[in-house]
Amino acid sequence: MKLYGEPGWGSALVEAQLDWYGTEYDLERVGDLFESLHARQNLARINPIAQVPTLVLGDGTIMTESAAITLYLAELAQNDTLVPPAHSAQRAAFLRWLIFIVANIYPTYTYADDPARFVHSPDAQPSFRNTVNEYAIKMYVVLENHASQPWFLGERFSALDIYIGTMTRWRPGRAWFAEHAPKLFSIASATDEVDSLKATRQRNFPNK
Ligand SMILES: N[C@@H](CCC(=O)N[C@@H](CS)C(=O)NCC(=O)O)C(=O)O
Repeated sequence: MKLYGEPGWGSALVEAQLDWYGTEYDLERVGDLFESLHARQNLARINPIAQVPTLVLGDGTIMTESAAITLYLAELAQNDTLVPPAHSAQRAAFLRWLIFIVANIYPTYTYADDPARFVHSPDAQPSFRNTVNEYAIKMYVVLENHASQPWFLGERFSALDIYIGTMTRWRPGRAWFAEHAPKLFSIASATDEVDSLKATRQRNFPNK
């Protein structure tokens, strides 16, 4: 498999899962998709919206969308340690919150990372960005209110904890979570200490 990504970006979600399962893959850095038109054009050849993670499977099939990849990798590895299996007690909650994260929280980064794609007037862009970031915070509060401990689903570690460990490094940042979303902060901190994910974390977040 080949994973297109960039350290600390959304590809880290998939990198962690590939490492967890021990799946072989090559990582190809895409460059800064916001700063480099060349990087965007290159990635757009395989993913028309030029986002990471983009995963090319062994047979050449292209997968995007981290939640789809999360479900697919668990099936491929025939390993349910990150994804509660069908009919298990945590399956419904897992699916609900996985999709909640990618449908309600992840797009707020798409909108606020580069508001010019959504709001043409430069004058209106800062306020659009602030409003989107405030909305993201509301969504994180909902997530916080539904989080168990020590992991999001309770005693069972899952891919949700990998999402939380990774995304809490993005806006608004770990310090905000420590103060306003202590359960998510605690999950993220515990995920940092999971032995089999430490190398992935260090590659993606070397200074944090
Ligand atoms: N729905 C996608 C979102 C992926 C995404 O937004 N990735 C960001 C990096 S964290 C990206 O590539 N942004 C570049 C852009 O939006 O142009 C998923 O869940 O995989």
